[in-house]
Amino acid sequence: MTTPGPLADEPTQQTDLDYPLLDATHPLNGSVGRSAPLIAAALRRPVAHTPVWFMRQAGRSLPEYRKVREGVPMLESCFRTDLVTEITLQPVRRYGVDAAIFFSDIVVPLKAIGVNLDIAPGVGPVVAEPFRRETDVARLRALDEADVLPITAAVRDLVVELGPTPLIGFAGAPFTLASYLIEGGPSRDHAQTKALMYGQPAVWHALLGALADIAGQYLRLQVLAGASAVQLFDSWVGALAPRDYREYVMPHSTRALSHVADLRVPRIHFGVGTGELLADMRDVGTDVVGVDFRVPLSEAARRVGPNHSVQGNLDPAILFADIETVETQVRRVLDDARGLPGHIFNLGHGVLPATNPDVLARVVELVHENEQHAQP
Ligand code: 1CP
Repeated sequence: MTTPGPLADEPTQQTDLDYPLLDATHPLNGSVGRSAPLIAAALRRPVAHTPVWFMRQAGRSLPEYRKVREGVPMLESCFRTDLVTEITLQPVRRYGVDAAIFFSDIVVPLKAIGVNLDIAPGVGPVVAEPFRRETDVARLRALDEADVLPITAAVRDLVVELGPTPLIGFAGAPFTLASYLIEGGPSRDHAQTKALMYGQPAVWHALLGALADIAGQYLRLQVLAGASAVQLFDSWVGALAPRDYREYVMPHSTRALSHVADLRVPRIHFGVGTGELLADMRDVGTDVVGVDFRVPLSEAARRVGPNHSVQGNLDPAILFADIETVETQVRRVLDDARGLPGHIFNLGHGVLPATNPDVLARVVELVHENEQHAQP
């Protein structure tokens, strides 16, 4: 006679869960944790097909995005639960990508704690009074759950809608966030940022330490609400030499990711022009190293070693070529990643606003067709 036991999907105690610090209803403790290709590839487990998603897949190039955003300023849309949910779902519906990226912006947690900033159309984040002095650090405070209630509500709604498709939460890394606060807006040369970093190291470290905790806490709140992976964007850190990265940035990015380490959620870390920094970016507590289009994936994998996955790296500009060229280049990326222990297909940076959505749809189809690229 068999003894009646608990149902297979119903753990009796928290400790039976694969992710014991997350709720029993968290997607990582259900179908996402068990079978989503994105999570499997991030953890270098076998996958049926290479997972694919696109940085900046939500927003910008989609006509349905422009329609729902009509008359709503960017930052306002980031604090509206209904809009965040709808915009995050749009590319998943249209492309069948293997992950949703939460619709938000890296400056949202800074706005949430009261920093006077805006996202100007066609420009990006602009900060009313740039941060340049010791006293400016005190203008930052810790991020609290109550600051981002409409955002965590959107995460909760989204994971219900997404079912087996994982949601990626994200934050800006301390260096990239600091660059906007110090410059007051987008910058090509990061001159003010570097001047403060080299010239006032104590102020620099205090500022980046505060930003690390804000970014880390923002990631943690997204994961506890239901996100199944996180990406830390250090978009502009490729402006630094490795030695300076290690001294001025690495401890802070490590601190940011340490806020989610105990949750065991896969952590992706990406920057542009970071070929020389890949091994250091791996060492801040990363599972997956994001690679831009300048370094072949096979070479990136050599630089980060066999215990980490790679994500990337089709040049987003290639999507403007004829479809045969796009197909050839997609196959080239897949060929380059053949045999790697874990590969997540992505672009080498975000989708450009004028990209034709039909081309992205074809890329997803092609990546999914390539079963021979299933990882070991
Ligand atoms: O798929 C998605 O679109 C998800 C949402 C998302 C993400 C992940 C947005 C919406 N922004 C970001 C991250 C982000 N924001 C990064 C890191 C990723 C990257 O490098 O692409 C950075 C550097 C920003 C800052 C930012 N916000 C810029 C770049 C400015 C510069 O320095 O060159 C811009 C143009 C924005 C505005 C923005 N953010 C997101 C959207 C859809 C927009 C466009 C605003 C609009 O539609 O009005």
